[in-house]
Amino acid sequence: LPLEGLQAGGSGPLYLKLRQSLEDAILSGKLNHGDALPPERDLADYASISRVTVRKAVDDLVRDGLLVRRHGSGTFVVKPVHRVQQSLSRLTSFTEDMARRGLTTTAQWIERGLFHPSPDEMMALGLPADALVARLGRLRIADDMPLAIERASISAEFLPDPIRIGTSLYAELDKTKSRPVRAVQRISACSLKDPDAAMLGVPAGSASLSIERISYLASGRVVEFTRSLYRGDAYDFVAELTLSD
Ligand code: 16G
Repeated sequence: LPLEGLQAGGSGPLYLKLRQSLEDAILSGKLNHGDALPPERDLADYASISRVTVRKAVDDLVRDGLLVRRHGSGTFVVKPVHRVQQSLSRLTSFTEDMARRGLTTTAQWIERGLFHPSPDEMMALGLPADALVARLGRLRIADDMPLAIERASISAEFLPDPIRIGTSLYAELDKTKSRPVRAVQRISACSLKDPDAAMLGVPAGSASLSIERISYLASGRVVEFTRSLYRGDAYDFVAELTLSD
């Protein structure tokens, strides 16, 4: 790491200079993602600066998401995030969206099974209390990167065997001709708490988009009620706007 001469070169606070050299090392690839940063004590000795200064520079880079501290094992360079540009006007499935970008979808299951509906599910899906809903809670991952947590509720009538579904819910619904053709979606801002933040691999308090979707069959029946948390640092939702007449 090019840390010699930090004391001598240029003006401005030392921690900012250190921060800049670390950032340059990360962005230029001298430090690769996954690499461990040398212990703060060694950095301080090497650059002949105080540990407080090192800590301040590292804190800044952790806050900006370039470094992550892992308890007990050190500080590591974070894999850079490629933001996903997601159209807001097409009713697509996560698996399809990622496949179109050449990424492979995997899921970590949070919840999966048949349950009696909660009051929210009864209202959204129009079901009586004694009906059954299939719940699919998934951490959605594209090529190793966790992008979203999705909790989908589907009337058991459309998905009687949730345990057996593959990667894609919409592909499953396709098989029984119950893939939705229309949806209403609401997006709002929120900040992530643990354990959601930890699952998504970001610090607690990170920005997120909370998305609710209710989707419908052509007949007007509700198929899906899904609540999701999308990583704020990984998603841009894009809509084309036209002048109304
Ligand atoms: C998208 C939808 C989600 C739907 C899922 C199906 C949003 C915010 N959510 O992620 O409602 O259940 O696609 O994807 O767009 P799948 O077919 O890969 O399971």
